[in-house]
Amino acid sequence: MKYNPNKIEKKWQRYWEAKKLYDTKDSAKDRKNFMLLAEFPYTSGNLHMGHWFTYSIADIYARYLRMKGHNVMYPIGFDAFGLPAENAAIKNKSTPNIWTKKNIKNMAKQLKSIGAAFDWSRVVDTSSPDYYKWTQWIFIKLYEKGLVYRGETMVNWCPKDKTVLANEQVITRSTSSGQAACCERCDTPVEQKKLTQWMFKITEFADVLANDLQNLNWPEDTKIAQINWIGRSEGATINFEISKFRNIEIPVFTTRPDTLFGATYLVLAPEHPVIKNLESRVKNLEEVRQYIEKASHKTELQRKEEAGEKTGVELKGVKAINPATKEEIPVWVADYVLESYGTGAIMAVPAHDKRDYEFAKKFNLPIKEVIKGGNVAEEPYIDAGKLINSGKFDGIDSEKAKREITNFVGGKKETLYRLRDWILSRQRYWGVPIPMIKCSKCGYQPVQEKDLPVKLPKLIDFLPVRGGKSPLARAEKWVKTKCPKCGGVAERETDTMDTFVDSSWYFIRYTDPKNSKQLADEKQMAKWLPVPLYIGGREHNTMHLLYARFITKALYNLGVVKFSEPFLSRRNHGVIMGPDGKRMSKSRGNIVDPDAEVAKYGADMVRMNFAFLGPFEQDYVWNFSNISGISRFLNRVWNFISKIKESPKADTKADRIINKYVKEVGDDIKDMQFNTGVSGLMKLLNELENKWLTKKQYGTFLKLLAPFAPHIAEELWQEVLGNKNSIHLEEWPQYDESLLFEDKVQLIIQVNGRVRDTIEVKKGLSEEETKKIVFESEKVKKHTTGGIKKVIYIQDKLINLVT
Ligand code: ANZ
Ligand code: ZN
Repeated sequence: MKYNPNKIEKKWQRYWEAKKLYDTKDSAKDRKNFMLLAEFPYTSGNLHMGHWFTYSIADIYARYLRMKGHNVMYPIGFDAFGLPAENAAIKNKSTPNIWTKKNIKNMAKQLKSIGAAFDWSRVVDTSSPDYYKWTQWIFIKLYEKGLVYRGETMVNWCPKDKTVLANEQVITRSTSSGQAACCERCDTPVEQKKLTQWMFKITEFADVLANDLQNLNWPEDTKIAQINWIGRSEGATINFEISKFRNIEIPVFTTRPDTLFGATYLVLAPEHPVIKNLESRVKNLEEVRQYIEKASHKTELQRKEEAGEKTGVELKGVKAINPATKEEIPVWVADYVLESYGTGAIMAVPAHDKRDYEFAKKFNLPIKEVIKGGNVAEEPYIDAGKLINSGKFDGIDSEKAKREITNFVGGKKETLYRLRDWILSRQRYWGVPIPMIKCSKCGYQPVQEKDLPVKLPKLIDFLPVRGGKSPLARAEKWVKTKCPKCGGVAERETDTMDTFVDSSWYFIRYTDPKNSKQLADEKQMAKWLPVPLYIGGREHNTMHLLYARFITKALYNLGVVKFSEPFLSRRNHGVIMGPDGKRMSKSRGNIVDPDAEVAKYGADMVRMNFAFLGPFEQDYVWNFSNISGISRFLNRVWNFISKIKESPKADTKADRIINKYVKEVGDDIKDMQFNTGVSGLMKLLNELENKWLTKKQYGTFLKLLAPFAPHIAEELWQEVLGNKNSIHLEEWPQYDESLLFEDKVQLIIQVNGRVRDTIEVKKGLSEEETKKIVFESEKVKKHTTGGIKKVIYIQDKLINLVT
């Protein structure tokens, strides 16, 4: 019979499902629980190659862990709410609900075709009321704890559609007046508008979120990304008075108070409220107003861009006083200063700050050097150093000067964070309804726990409502409700939650997915959490991972969970690029369809092809060149059947060879070196090919293959070797340490200089390894009953124990 993957793979997938082989068994007391978490997919409709890569590789690890004696939970679910589902539904003349359900069905089918050991009995769907009841419950718990509030924030606003736009819906277009951020639908330039929204107080956890990273076994780049995102800044606020306007003071935040003597002008963000108060003095008010109007069309991202051309306008007639030099300095409005950070105003030190330098050059503002070491005629000098031109502080080092100058001008030490509070309101249909009720007498009141979930109403027209309201406002009957406090007529909140809330706790639900009384039973949580290993993409380095950590910490403070970090280890997988080396996307037309590949080659081949690409965390261009090698390999494995003989002629040398690879392949999987694991299997087969094997030896080979190619391994294990149980319930083979060593030496053991024993050991053993072996020797024990004082070791020759 020829190897025909399509014929055997479906069969075994059905068999595993019927036997519930991968449903988590957490009853075996002597086995350690291990939840292997891989990021659940967004319900886009189709699995792409990236999903295949992640889930099939993680599956190798899951199967290995199970064979090594763990109770493994390898769960899967669907991140089912979100804007793309809405857009797709509009395009396909469907509703987000029908569209998403259909996608889940299709994606489940595709996921099953991987042959992965997913526990389908625990699947979660974040758009199902059974799930989002608990998302709402978490919201309310955080609300009660004071971690939820309503605050004003800037949103992207389309003045034509009169709706709020998500960042993804804003695209940069070239217009007559340069580059502009435009509405994706109608191309109208986007405005920035203030809106009152629901927020999570994540900034209250900024410090712990940064500090606790040190306890986590995470990739360094992910940790750095989080540190930067949190962006702790030590500095000071310093007040600047406005000349001849003694009642107005403008505080600035600076990380470099040591450069205060070099502050040659002040800059206000265009939205700074003090501008109103200064208007009576401003001589060029019309020009200033025009500038502010123009700035309001830029997004924060555009304004932050370092490379961007600096723009600004002076407030003519207004001067500030540098509190250190007492000199008058000009006041400018410029959009490189953001209102949302610090105090929305800065002291500009062009000699020592890059942006200030560019600005000063462009507008001919004075550049005063106050830190020695650079050449400020050419470029700003941004490092620390000794002070100059700073009066009595001359000659002092920056660090010391920071403290002293701050005190000198009555400034205040301050720590700022880049991290902003988490805006979770969305003016969209396809999300979790925010469980709040607005009463004209009692204000906002949380929905009572017994009334959860607040179900998402069915809507025919789910497009955004003009005026910034969420589409849920259309469900008038649904909106009208009773106040939970006074019982009076009240209205439901119509905003829905950011989908990142849904995904910030799904791993908790996996432990007890059907619980209708709690988000999860405490005992179940204790069995599995925190998650020992989380596999996912670098695109989640900041938001998702940070949000999940925040929700966990909040729930920990509430006593709901017993751990304050959700994911102890994290591994990032690479990205699979299209054959042209670019990210796969529909618009580029470079998508390789995994279904077609699987139909052609079978799941085992595609899985092994991925494993063979190279280190897991690197990015790869999809290519087929390896697959022929994998195909040859699996065909050889298949045809090896003819080399099995239950006879004394079976080659005993084979034992030694297999033994070596049991260790090597096992170590490779353990270290997530899946590519060398595959090449190990290939080498093993080469070395065995001219030998006769017993059934047992062949079975051991199949066990090593099983995590990589679960279908063919099962077929050969059951159909050829005649085993009655699944190979995937077998234990990983043991290896014999003593058989591993090919190069051996005779080691002389002396006690107090007298030879007591000679043993055979591997060449090149370290002192520690040798001691371990030697201390076990009976002859040695007899002579060292009084304890060992000193060890003299000469590698590969002798060890002398001094008692
Ligand atoms: C004077 C100065 C001199 C500054 C110097 C830097 C170097 P981080 O590290 O990101 O916290 N800044 C303060 N508020 C700002 C705002 N709202 N928009 C834009 N820039 C703002 O950066 C802090 C520095 O960024 C502050 O220190 C301030 O410029 C600027 F040689 O003050 B500095
Ligand atoms: Zn009320």
